[in-house]
Parts: sequence; C-alpha cells; structure tokens
Amino acid sequence: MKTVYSPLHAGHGGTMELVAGEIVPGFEKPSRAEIIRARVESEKLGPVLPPRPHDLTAAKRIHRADYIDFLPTVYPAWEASGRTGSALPFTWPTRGLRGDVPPETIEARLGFYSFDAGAPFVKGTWEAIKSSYEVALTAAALVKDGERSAFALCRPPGHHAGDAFMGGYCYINNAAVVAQWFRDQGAARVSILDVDYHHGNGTQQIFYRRGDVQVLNLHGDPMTEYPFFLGHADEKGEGEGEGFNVNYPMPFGTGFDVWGEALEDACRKLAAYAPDVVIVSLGVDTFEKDPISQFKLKSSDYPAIGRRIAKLGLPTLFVMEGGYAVEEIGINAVGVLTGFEGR
Ligand code: 6XA
Ligand code: ZN
Repeated sequence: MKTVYSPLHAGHGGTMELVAGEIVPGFEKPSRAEIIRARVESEKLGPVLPPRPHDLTAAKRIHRADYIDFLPTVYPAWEASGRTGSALPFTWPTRGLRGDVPPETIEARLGFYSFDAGAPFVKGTWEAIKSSYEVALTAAALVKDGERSAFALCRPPGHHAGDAFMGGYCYINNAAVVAQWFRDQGAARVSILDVDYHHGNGTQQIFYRRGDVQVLNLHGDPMTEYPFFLGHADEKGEGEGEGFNVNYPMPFGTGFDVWGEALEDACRKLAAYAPDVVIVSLGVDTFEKDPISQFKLKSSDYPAIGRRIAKLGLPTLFVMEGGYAVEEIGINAVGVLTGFEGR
C-alpha cells in the first residue's frame, strides 16, 4: 500500500489546549505523524510519496468559500494585531447571538468560524492544513487510478470540521473533501467509515441531507464524550439523506468485543449500500492507553479492523484522524493497514 505524506505538517506544532481547566501542551503534536511514517517504513508497507500540489477548488466543494478563504489569513492577522502564541477564540455565536455577521477582530472571527477552542493556529498551521488536504487528494487519486488502497497520512486531522467551522484539532475535513472528489470523478456512491474514538460531527453535518455519501460512525457516546453535541443513535440523516447516516455511540470502557460487533454491523450496512469506494477516517484513539480517550482496544485488535474492512472487497482510502498514545500510534495505525493487506 502506498502512503502519501508531507513534512509540512511539522510547522503546526507547539500548540496549547485547554483540558479540565488547565492550559497544557497540545496532544495533537508533530511526533504523531513522524512515528506513523517511521512505522510505515519499518513495516515496509510500501513507498512513501509526497503530495501533488492542489488549489483549493476541491475544498470549496465541501466547505463554504468564505471559511476556506479565512484560514490562510488567521495567523498573519493575529501577528499584525500584535498578538503572539496560539491564535484561539474565546467567544462563539451560540443560541441567542448572531451567527450571520462575521466580526472584524481576529479572535472574534475565529469564534465565528469554530465550535470550540480546540483548533489553534501557529505560524505554520495554514501550510500544514493545506499539505494535509493535498495528501488526502493525492492518495485519493492513487485509488481512483486503480490502486486497491492507499494511506493518506494526514495531519492535522479533519473529521470535526464542518461546512464553515473548525474545532477539535480539525480545519479542512480531508475525508469529506475526498468523498466529494470521488463523486466528482464519477463515483455514484461513497461510504465514509469513521472508526476514530470521537464522533465525526463535521463529516456528519456535511453529508446529513445527502444520499450519495453514506456516513457510518463508531464513537464514544456524546452524552459523556467530546464533541458532546452530535453523534446520538437517533441521528439518521434527513431528506434525501434519511437512512444514510449511522451512529454507534458506545460507553466508556468499551472493548473490542462490543466495538467489533458495531464494526461488523457497520460493515454489513456499508456492503448493502454498495459504494464505489470506501473512505476510512482512521483514528486509533480507541486504544486502551490513549491519554484523552476511554475505550479499551488493544494493539492486537487493530489488524482485525483492517481485515474486516478488506473483506468488503472495495477500493479503500485510509485517511488519518486521531490517536494520541504516541508510543503505540505507529503500531496501531499501521496495524490496521497491514491487517487490511492480510499480513
Ligand atoms: C477536545 C478533544 C478533541 C478530540 C480530537 C480528536 N479536547 N478527534 O481526536 O477525533
Ligand atoms: Zn479522535
């Protein structure tokens, strides 16, 4: 399996985040992608290729143009206003406030285009976002051109980003962008299987009213887990999308016995939908030692995930999302891929 990777992700580093009332170093850090790349190499998964340049047309098929145009302006505006450190919002247009007038001040604009304070900008963030997007599109082209599978080693991740908002370490929704790209290249139906520990609220929001992209999500129950405000089992899609959004919320402490059954059910629904291509939002924060998550999957479970997905017999693009136990992130992520390849 070919991997697409860009070193430009590393410019998005040194971020801070708010956890349980404390400012701490960001869990979503550059070493994550480096450790995965090293494991891809040591396991001889296949060649590691650079992304091809892409303009932002494909991003604007999914995201609102004003949102995409805002992203490269964030850090320059932050610096121009004399601020330093991580650019972050602190005010959001929630219920009772106006969400239709983008303000001028940079923190306020960040609040306008986000749902939380979990998507910080530093100097290299935009270049990293853009490279992650190019990684996803380049890997998608490999699958379109006949590879059975490919691995987009995206960083930053994407599945919390919606049509016009960032959050949860995510800016451009890489999986959603490539799903639309496959549709634009002639695929009739696309399935997105999101196995990250967190609900992919952005992906769900983007495709909620569409029947041409099926979205299946296995995740921590939003009653007790981030992103809290989406991801319940009764969210099934609307209008033409009715029945094409499927959520599997699971409680803290869930192990592979229960999680694997949810995967089995999701794979059966996916097979029944008969898509032309499968996009896997590959998060490995379901791992028992993940520092921010509460599932109990073991390293030996990840190859089984890959094997089950391979059994679908469909062209498959893996898009990297979360996973913060950096010591094992390479073993677990690449474990899914080698499992997929049947070794
Ligand atoms: C917020 C937790 C962000 C979770 C990001 C993630 N403090 N999403 O891994 O998949
Ligand atoms: Zn996650």
